[in-house]
Amino acid sequence: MDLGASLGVPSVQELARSLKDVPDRFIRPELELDIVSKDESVPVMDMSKLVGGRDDEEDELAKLHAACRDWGFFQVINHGVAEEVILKMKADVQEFFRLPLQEKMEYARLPDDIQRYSASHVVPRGRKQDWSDFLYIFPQPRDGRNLRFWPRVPISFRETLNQYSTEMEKLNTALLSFMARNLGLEPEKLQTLFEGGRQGVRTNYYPPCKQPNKVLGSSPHSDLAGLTLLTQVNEVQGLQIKRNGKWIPIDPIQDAFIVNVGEMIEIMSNGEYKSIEHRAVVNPEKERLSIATFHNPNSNAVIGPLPDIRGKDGKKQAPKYKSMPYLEYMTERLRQKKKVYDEEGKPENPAHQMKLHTEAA
Ligand SMILES: O=C(O)CCC(=O)C(=O)O
Repeated sequence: MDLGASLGVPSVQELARSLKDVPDRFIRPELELDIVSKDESVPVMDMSKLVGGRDDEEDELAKLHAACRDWGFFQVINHGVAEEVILKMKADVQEFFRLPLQEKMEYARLPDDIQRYSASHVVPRGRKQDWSDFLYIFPQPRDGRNLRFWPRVPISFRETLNQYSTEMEKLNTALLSFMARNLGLEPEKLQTLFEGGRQGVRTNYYPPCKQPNKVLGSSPHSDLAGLTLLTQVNEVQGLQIKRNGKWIPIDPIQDAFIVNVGEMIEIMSNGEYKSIEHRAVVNPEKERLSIATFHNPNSNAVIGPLPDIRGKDGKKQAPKYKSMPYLEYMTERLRQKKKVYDEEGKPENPAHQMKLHTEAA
């Protein structure tokens, strides 16, 4: 059985179904040394307190500011995204991954596009493979859509994704305006930079694994773009974030979104907000699914510290990062990433080591 390899990529979902032992290319003995701690949990924001001029608005804004500064991650409840849109998206994603491999492979990669259904990333020399498959689509901007990668089955998938993507865009915009206020910027400042930018929706499928403590569903990484909005599809936990040298599991609140600050917001905020390393672990018996939505700035944006940003002391700080146009930034960043893979051949470094620091930073 070739488990889809002849179709260009082996599916971990198929592998998990058919093999007794986990192949060596997934096994990471070093995970034994990791410390997982449940002593802390990520902050929870109530968005209903941030809209409509309530008495507790200022307190909630301060909580949001502290969450972005000290954690880089938070959960958001009462976010206003209609429950039926979320439930439909979760149901359609589950149905998609239940399709036979041959059907899913209709959405496999083409040479000129990174949207795709795939097993986890191609593994560079010396790196271990993630225990996951995924479907990656760019639903925004609308006029850039390539429906070639949008599943036709289940039949509702395309409309569901259309609605979900629109809702995620709205939530992203609202959160950016609160963050801009907290950073002392014009409320529209961040949203203007992200308006019309590329949105990526990545649905992750983590099969159950007989050796859950020796593999990872998603290797440690930090996100490159602006805000990531994540929803866990079923009840199986797996997301962990790195904090003070330990891995902290996130226990998702039902109907909440898990939000994290990406590298570009870290840079725009001149390091006031932090882009944090995270990973996904897998379950011995149950599959896990998640949907991550990434938001990129538009192609006219300049990625660099915004001039009005002030530090904790309320004073303007010297820029800690270089500024460069979005497209140039992406090219440079992907080149750096590739260099680390090619030269070091070890798990991806935290983004902090690869950022475009100025000499002084
Ligand atoms: O599945 C998760 O909880 C994390 C997914 C993730 O970090 C990603 O897709 O980049």
